[in-house]
Amino acid sequence: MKFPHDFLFGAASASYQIEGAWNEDGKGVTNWDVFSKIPGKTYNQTNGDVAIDHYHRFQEDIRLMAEMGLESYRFSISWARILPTGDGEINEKGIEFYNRVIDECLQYGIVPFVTLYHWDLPVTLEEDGGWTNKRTAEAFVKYAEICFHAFGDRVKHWITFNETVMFCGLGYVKGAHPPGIQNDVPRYFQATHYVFYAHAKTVQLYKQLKQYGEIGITHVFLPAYSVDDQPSNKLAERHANEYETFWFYDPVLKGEYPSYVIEQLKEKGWMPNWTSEELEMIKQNAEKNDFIGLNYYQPIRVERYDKDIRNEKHSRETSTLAPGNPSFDGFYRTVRMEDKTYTKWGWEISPKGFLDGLHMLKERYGNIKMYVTENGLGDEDPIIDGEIVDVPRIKYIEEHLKAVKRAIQEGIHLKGYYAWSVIDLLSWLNGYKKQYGFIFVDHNDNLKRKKKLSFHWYKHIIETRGEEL
Ligand code: BGP
Repeated sequence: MKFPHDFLFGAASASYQIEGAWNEDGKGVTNWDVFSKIPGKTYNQTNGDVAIDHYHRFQEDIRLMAEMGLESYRFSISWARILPTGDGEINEKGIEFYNRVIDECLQYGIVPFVTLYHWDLPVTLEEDGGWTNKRTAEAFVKYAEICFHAFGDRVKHWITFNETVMFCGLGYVKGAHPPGIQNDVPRYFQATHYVFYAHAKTVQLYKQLKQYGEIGITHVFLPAYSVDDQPSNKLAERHANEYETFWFYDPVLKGEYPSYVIEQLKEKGWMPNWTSEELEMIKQNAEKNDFIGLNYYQPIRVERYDKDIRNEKHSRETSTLAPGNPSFDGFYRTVRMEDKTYTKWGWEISPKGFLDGLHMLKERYGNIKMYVTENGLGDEDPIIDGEIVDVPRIKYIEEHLKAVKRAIQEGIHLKGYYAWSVIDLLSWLNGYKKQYGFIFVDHNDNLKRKKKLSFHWYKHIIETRGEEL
């Protein structure tokens, strides 16, 4: 079987991880510009000041994407380029930059798939409470409106937020992302609520503008599986799915929060402050979502734990999602299993976990349209005779594309696949060591670009529409 003619083969990136030019052309300072410079926060003290200099090299990069035959490119807009102080004056130079990126894509027939928020928040908003302050949510809606007006004639695919669980969880529980706060669970839930509110209000606005494109949100997809059939571990599985998946997918797709979690938050005194208007906004706009984006890298294997970890100290190392850590509430822990395969960074490789998880989503939410908005292998690529022979990446993507094909055959409504990442870029906590791209960037030679083996392989897959998979 070939993939359906309207299925998009793509690849992805995010502004902070590729652009650089952190203080050029009127861009405001972001939370990441500040956070990454605090000693010890990132691997080898790397930051996105230059990143891979995509800001100055986007034409070359998009030309390479076109050469690879990419049908769609997912990238994010840096809020602080458009509104340097978050909700003040517009910076025309920022609008100009993204106009050029979008036009460059369209010139080659590459469909731009745009994320509005991939974690780089104007620092002025962060300093005023970030996502725990409703001001940020309202400011986001205004920022989104500016983007719809500026780019909506050419951009017809919008993602509001990338991975709410990550920037809220790492920001307020693990402290590994800005604002770097540890173990503040009430603030974690408050932040997630304002994100869902901002999302719903943005969806409502987008539909009112009648731009006739599609809009959705991207979540981490982390299906949980019990390590065995013991009832206590099965309970851990349920608990993990309620907190890691349903808490995030339900408000967007069902318009309400899962009662299992709400009951427990009430008991523990962790309830967010919310108004009936905010809840109504979430409820009213759920059915207007056009799709859900899934970032899938691995499932989690869980077992019951039951430990009070409120004062546990977290570190960058324990925040990179390798198994072996307790959940934020100590109810379960993730387990590395003997019979599974793992990447160099300890992430399980499991296309089957993905396929099974997709059926779980279909069961709960119906046949909603979905895109895989990220999937890929972080590795240290082998170089042989100067060639980057990233065979493990090819294998990884091949196996996951097979799972995508199988899912489509089984009636799952999947409309596109975006490999993470189109080009080697800055990993938030792992620097440049953890590579994901089809294109290599030489940090010892003026950031020169070079095609990897996977570049040619993916080109072939796209050309043949995955028929051989
Ligand atoms: C996702 C993020 C991406 C990217 C990816 C890989 O959570 O949306 O921005 O970083 O994970 O993560 P890492 O670089 O930590 O391996």
